[in-house]
Amino acid sequence: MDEIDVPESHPRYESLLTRHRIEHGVDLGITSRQGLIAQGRGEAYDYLLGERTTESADRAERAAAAHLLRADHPVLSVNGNAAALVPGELVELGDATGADLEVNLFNRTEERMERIADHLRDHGADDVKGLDADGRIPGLDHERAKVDADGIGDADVVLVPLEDGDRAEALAEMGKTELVIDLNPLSRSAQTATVPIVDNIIRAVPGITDHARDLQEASRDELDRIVDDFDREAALSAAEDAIRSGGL
Ligand code: PTJ
Repeated sequence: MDEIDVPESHPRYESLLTRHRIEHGVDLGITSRQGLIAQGRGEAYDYLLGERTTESADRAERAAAAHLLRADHPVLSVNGNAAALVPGELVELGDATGADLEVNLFNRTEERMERIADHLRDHGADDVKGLDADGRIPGLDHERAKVDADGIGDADVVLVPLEDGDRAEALAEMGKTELVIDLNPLSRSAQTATVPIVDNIIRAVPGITDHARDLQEASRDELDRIVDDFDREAALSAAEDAIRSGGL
């Protein structure tokens, strides 16, 4: 047994564990109530994908790892759902790629910002950005636009899990390379991403970390080749096909 009172052999163990983590995130004041709705939406897509990482998503995760490793300043953006679902896994990905962690919320409140930063520190993060809020994403209203000038403001590559479409578009317009984790291949975030990763965040983040560790010694040429060979349109179509055929 682990975290929830359901045996790991249960066919829906992962899905039930995910729900439990999100509920717990709301209780801790980390996840917004809207985060519950977002999770329900994600779960439906994941069910249709067969709750597995498709080959195409795995290729996207490798491309994301290559982008993070060759970046000058990679940043992992963390919202209330990501913090509840994969706090330790995000810290590990940051360690494996040299990326900073920045709390960046759709429904920003100072209290939730502090709680998420503390939660990440409890899971091993040394430095958590996002609290200075001395930078802005152009084209968004005040609260949603806040970023750290030396964090997302300065980043060349940003991993944005479960982002709303508006902000994903605004970040892309700032010229940043966006790696998006979103189970809906038709969402604006996935559609605007340099690398759309259509996979559950609880599998995607450890998946990117595994690839990053595997590519630790890779040459710049090899990283460039992985990035250049990645076909975002093919990834989006493969995900849509998998969902339409019920994960077959
Ligand atoms: O914590 P905050 O204030 O920053 O708010 C975060 C949420 C997620 C509430 C906010 O960004 C939001 O409203 O997002 P949306 O517009 O509902 O988009 C969330 C997207 O993530 C949807 O396309 C879902 O299908 C997808 N999604 C939900 N759960 C998962 C997921 N993708 C991957 N893994 C999941 N576990």
